[in-house]
Amino acid sequence: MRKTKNLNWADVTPRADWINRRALIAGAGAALGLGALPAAARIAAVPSAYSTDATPNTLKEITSYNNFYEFGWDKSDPAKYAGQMTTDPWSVEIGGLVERPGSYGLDDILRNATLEERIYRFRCVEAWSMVIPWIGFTLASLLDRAGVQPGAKYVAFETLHRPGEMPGQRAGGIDWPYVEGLRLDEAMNPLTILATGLYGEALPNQNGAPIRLVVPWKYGFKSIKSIVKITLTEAEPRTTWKALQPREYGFYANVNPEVDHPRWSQASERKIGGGLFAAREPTLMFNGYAYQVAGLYAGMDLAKNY
Ligand SMILES: Nc1nc2c(c(=O)[nH]1)N[C@H]1C(S)=C(S)[C@@H](COP(=O)(O)O)O[C@H]1N2
Ligand SMILES: [Mo]
Repeated sequence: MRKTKNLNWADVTPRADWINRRALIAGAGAALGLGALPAAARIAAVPSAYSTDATPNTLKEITSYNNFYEFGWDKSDPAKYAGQMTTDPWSVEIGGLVERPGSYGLDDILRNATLEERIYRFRCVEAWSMVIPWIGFTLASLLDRAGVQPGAKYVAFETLHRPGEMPGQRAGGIDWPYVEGLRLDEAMNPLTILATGLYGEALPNQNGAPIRLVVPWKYGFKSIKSIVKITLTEAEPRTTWKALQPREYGFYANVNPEVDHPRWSQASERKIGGGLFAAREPTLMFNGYAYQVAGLYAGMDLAKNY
């Protein structure tokens, strides 16, 4: 694993109240769970060696330029409309090939979770990128608690389907609910997290509150938001973008500068917040996470398995 310098809160927090956060973190100890804190408290999280030392985007950038088609097709729609989504109470149905299937409340899921801050690069298939300081825990830790049965080969995810609160779901275009999936070994990789916060606070609705997937070496559309269902399966699950346009979007969707989208190059990216005259940056294989994940794809033709 590549060890990178961790930023402290002063570096990553654009607000003036970072000292409070730092005090909370210092006093919180190593094994942290939301259950120990009052609901409205800032989230305490341990730093992670998986964090990049790249400078994070501002909270404003991360929360005002979004893809969350349940709320519309414009980048500004999620910030405008996602506030309508009720995220409390929230439960996640865990099923399929697991030992302990059931509907689990978010508080139950978070009770023993070790929350970490993971500052990750984030690369959308549309060739823009950000750096985001997520708070979350490994998907592997949740799947281990659910107990994965030997026959399971994939993990399927489903987003909330609630047209009454999601204007985009009242329009056509996508066969709702939004669905995604990972191969089991991708799901168990330590880089794969379920995020419940960013910048030390609960996840804003437009970023997929209250719980969303983050898979930093894949194009952003794999990182499904506002998850209500996780199913362990034997067969490769249906995924929204592949179902919509299989020639353009595959199941794997690994960030790869050498495999272009049929309509544009993936060789470089535009960093959000860079300004009008910022040069595009080269896109890195597996979004810079090759050391951790290249082995998952040994022997596979990545141009075919895009
Ligand atoms: N349910 C759901 N999840 C989703 C999307 C979506 O439209 N609906 N958009 C995806 C895409 S294309 C991207 S780039 C990221 C954007 O995440 P962000 O808005 O937090 O940056 O969310 C992904 N997850
Ligand atoms: Mo995206």
